[in-house]
Amino acid sequence: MTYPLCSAVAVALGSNMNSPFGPPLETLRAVQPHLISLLMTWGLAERSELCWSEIVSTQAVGGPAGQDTYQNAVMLLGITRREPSVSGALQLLDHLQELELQFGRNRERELRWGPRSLDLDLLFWGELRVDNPRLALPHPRLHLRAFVLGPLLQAMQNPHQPCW
Ligand code: A4P
Ligand code: MG
Repeated sequence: MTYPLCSAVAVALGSNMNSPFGPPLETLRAVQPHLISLLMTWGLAERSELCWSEIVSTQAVGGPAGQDTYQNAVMLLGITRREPSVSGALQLLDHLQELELQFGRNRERELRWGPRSLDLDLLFWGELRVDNPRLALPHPRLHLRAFVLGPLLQAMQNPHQPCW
């Protein structure tokens, strides 16, 4: 990365169920441009400030038995034009949840950690700490999830845009 992590936002992507855009891999590919434009606008950022991991296949952790394999990835955005804030983070969460809905997410019908067409979790925004009924930052299970930590490390080390 060419910017300090203390100003970066990290978002984890996950899917293990078909969305209106196809199976999980196609879903992550389809959401990438939407996520880029959302984050550019929200973060007042440039495309060049984004780093992506590759998409990795991972076994489901927790939730009901027999779930399909997940496709997971992480993106990092260096933000230099706005300061970390609770209101800004909640605004970003709203945008991410709108995108999940567009990609067929239906929380009301889901079991905890059950199959989902698209999950977009906010991992951290610099050193901001949030303990809000709708948002916890850093993500409380970040350190427990290999399917997040592996891609996060890749994104930190990857200055290039991958072609998903
Ligand atoms: N919420 C609170 N903090 C956050 C945050 N930092 N980012 C609230 C996003 N949302 C946050 O989330 C439930 C509520 O958490 C939201 O309404 C939001 O207000 P959700 O997306 O409905 O459910 P979730 O993502 O299942 O919840 P959680 O607790 O974040 O789950 P985890 O720990 O992310 O686990 N196995 C593999 N291989 N790959 C996966 O991607 N994902 C999960 C979900 C389980 N097993 C998996 C995977
Ligand atoms: Mg989530």
